[in-house]
Amino acid sequence: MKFNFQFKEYSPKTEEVYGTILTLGNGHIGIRGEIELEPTVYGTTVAGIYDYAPYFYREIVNAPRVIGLGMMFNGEPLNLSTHKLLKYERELDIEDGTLKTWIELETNKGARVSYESLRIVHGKRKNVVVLKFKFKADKKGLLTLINPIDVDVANPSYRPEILVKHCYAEELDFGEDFIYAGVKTIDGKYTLGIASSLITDKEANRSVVKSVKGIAEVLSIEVEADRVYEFVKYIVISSERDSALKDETLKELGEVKELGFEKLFAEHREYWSEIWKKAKVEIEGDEEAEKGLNFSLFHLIQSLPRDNNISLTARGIHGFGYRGHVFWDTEIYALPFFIAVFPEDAKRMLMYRYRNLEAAKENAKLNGYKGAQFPWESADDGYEATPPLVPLDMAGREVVRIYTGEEEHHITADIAYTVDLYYKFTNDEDFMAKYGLEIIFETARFWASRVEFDEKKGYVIKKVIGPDEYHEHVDNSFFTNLMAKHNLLLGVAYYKKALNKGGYWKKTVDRVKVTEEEVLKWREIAEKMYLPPQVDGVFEEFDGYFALQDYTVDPHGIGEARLPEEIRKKIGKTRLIKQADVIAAQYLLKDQFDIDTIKRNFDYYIVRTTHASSLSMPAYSIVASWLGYGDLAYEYFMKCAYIDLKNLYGNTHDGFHLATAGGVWQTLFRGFCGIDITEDGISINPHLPSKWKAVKFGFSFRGRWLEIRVTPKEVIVKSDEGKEVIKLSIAGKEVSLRPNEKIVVPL
Ligand code: IFM
Repeated sequence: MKFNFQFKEYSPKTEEVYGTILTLGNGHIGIRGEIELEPTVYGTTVAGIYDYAPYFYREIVNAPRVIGLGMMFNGEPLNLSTHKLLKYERELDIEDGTLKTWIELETNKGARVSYESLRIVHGKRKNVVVLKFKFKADKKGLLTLINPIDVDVANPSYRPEILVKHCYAEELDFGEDFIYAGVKTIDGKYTLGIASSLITDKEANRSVVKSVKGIAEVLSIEVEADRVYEFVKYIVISSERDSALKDETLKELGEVKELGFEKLFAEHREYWSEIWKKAKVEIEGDEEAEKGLNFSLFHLIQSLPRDNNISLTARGIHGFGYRGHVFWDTEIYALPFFIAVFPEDAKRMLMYRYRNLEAAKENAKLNGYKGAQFPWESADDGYEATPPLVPLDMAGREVVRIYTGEEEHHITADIAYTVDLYYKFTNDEDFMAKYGLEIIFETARFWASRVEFDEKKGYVIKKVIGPDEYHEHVDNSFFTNLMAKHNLLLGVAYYKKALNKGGYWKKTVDRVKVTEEEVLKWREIAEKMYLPPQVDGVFEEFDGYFALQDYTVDPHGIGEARLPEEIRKKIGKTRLIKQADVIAAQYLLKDQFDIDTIKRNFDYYIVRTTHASSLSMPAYSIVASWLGYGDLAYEYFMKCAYIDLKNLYGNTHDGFHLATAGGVWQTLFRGFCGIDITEDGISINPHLPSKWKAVKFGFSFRGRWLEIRVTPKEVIVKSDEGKEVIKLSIAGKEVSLRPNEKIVVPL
């Protein structure tokens, strides 16, 4: 695989987009792709570092900018926009996780200078960032390099003009060969130790400047004409809550400098090579799809949290969109990829939910319910972080009221769904017995208290928002009721399993105080859960939906801008929907529907969906491929694979669309390859896009690593060693896969 992505346009607008798509990260640190030589509002993202924010409860902190670099040649600051820019080239290499930059300038005083850099956010050393760069000029002169730790950073608020400062320097210090900033969040919850050092083997004068902006080391070097000068900037950002933070940070800086760039780089390449051995997807016959898909995976993997303090956020370590909050995007869209390919990492993200179970219980109690109600938006402490209102104007007089935090309750069932999915894939008894079970029981408990009994309808769920967020305060959302029912049935099934298994499983039943009586009630509620009826086979999205004004759209378009003003203004009073909703339920709980029902619902809703949410097309793409709507499935897949490379939604600057990235992989797995994990094993029913000659990738199944190759003519599955036989159903043929075996099933 050789996947390089080149970018050659320079403007403040493109820089903001490149900022996201050229982000480098290692799950702990995120460094956006804006060029190091220019000022920007974007500092550094450190996963899990949040601070109190007006309106948004807690938001991810824009931490000090560490990648910036000031350069002056013969007194002229080398900014891109103030001189003649002869060359601007950036290259993201996803194979080895590097960002390279080439710049050539003709300065106002007539010097021709070139600059070349290579950036890494180290894969194996989570605190380490390195920038290696070269400088050359066609004249001799004085080169001044400024290596800053810029603490003068803030988060843009509800308007970009309003900035919220989240951290300050407690300490600025320096030594012969380092600069250091000890940084605290305003609420005092987190401390960062940041150290940096700029190294050259040439004779240089060094001084250090401290100011309100932070601390910077300044190197001055007499350079000769046409000679290349090389420098390495090492950065260590440590966030361990530890009294020896400064010592530890400086110690680590010393170690990485000692190791030197080449060794660090070799380690980093090794990290990515190991990652790609597992994650890579090869597509024969469609290089564009292969590139887009692996690009999406690269950004997903970079956002993978390193510990269970935080989970994957909606826009990753790439930006401040959605304030670094965790949504259902994580469990429903992104996690299936990690569960299948990196199950240990998926477990950590589920542990984030477990760690916040007490907060979810408090949340339920606060709202008058029992059990655990997970927040619609979650930050570092697990409490509801959705802003109830967001101002529109500077003075905060005009506000938008946001009800999702109060009403988008399906997230609780979505989390339970994914806990079960994780167990189905992994058979991780330890996780399930100690943690997963408790999540499933407490969430089932929530639904049992959330439903109301209606004499005519049975159990109903009133006043919610389903995935389609155009319609608020609705009763009996098809998606919500069905997922709640599923959650209750999981509670029933796992209770029985726990009693059978005994040991830790039974201990959890006792600890969580689940009783037979309670479980019988869960079953009764699930059996009598009301689902909006079908009209001509189409499920009504919620009570009263069919009575709304009808309006249809072109399924190939995206967003609301294409709608007439009068429709846009009253969108909630029409049958237009924002994203896959009934179809999302069908993609999650496919087994509960026959193909004819799925088709009727798809045909109905596809022309009423604006896809204004980036979560929409992946679900439709998967279902379209099941239905044999190959062209549409492929069109959506490609749009999703290039969502940020093409800035399809116009908001890429806010961060990477990680749910979509996860959805792209799911389209491959569940859609095009038609893979479903069942109680018994794996079923495979491919629907490959017509131009694909073959697709090959791997995934982990109950402790075994499987490699699968699908062509229009056959499915090949190869297993590594293990103990048990895996049962497969491939295009209706039942086969057994033994350890170290390869089977070929013709289609
Ligand atoms: O979770 C999504 C939601 O489904 C639609 N609005 C954006 C959220 C974050 O991506």
